[in-house]
Amino acid sequence: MSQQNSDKPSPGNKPSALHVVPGVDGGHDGLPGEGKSPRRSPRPRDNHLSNQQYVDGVLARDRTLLGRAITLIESNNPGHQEQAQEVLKQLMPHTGKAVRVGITGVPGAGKSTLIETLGCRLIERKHRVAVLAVDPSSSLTRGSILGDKTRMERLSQNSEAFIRPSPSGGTLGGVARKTRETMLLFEAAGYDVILVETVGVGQSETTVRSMVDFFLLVLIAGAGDELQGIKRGILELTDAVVINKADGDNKAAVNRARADYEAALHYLPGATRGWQTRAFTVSALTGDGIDDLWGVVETFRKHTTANGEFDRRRRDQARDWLHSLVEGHLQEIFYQSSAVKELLPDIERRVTEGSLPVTQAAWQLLRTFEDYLIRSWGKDR
Ligand SMILES: Nc1nc2c(ncn2[C@@H]2O[C@H](COP(=O)(O)OP(=O)(O)O)[C@@H](O)[C@H]2O)c(=O)[nH]1
Ligand SMILES: [Mg+2]
Repeated sequence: MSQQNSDKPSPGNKPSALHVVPGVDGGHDGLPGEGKSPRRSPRPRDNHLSNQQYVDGVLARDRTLLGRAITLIESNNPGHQEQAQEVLKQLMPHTGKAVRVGITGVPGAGKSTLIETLGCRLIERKHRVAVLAVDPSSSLTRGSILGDKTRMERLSQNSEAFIRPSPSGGTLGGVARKTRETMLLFEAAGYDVILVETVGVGQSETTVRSMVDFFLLVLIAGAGDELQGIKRGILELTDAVVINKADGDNKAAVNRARADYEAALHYLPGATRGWQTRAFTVSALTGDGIDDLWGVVETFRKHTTANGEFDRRRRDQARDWLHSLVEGHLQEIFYQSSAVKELLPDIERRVTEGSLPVTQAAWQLLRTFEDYLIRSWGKDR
């Protein structure tokens, strides 16, 4: 079988590994690289950094190099990916120390405003805050969070904060990988709070839930009495519900909504063993309730660390991620193989016509793929 990245043993952690990496420039997904003109296509080597330069730069908390390391991780270029993995491997011992918080809710609920207010408060308390977005719909625009940066004006100007828009990864799976790996870079660069904003559409909440320690659902009162377009299942992924915009005339409605959610949550299985999900009110605009909300995250962390759930979830997440990467790759080589490509249209036709049982069709495809693997394996040797 021929793969793009052959599994040759890599020279290890030494900086000399850089000669195996083609010196391709930092642009990704066909988009401009950091501060580089897309058209001028600079000579590859001008801009090339060694693994060690990336590693040292991230550990030294150099913002420019951190930004470039993220760009490397976001690149779909196989050479970049190989280098990114080597850099990540070296940084692994420095990762894992942040608290990772996912924030979801319908557009307009006030997630970005909340992150601005919370982020600034956390920095006052000597935390270092990194913000990421997961928005698979934003693949062409380089992330709607760019627009959100205006909502995070104070935070984005703060030297203790780092805000990164959603990667333009195409598929949610691609965005998920990039987000997870970027989180690791943030941790290696000493950010101890990571906030991941995601829109409450499609599968993105489930994806973000699978990479964070604490998951927060931001709601507003009075936007329809139902769960305002929020799928029911989301409540079951959530460690805290917060009803935002508890200010001005809206306060009473927010308090009523809080009571309703509190009652509903009582009957739902919690997202985290040993933790009762509760509803709170805040005003992201005035900052009311924000400190208490962070208090909930801290209590959660202490509580789940003490009962082992915090570490258990992280271990499960790592294992699940491993399997999803393997499955994703297998699926890709399966569907990209000439054997399957050739056979598939006919099989699909017969299945949809009802002339071939589906199970048998699947077996046929899988057997064909197996034969194909054996044949190409023989050729490779
Ligand atoms: N009154 C009030 N407005 C808010 C509050 N939080 C956010 N908003 C407003 O709601 C709108 C959407 O906020 P944004 O943070 O962009 O929501 P997102 O789409 O969930 O990220 C903006 O006009 C905000 O100014 C709040 O606590 N109170
Ligand atoms: Mg937003």
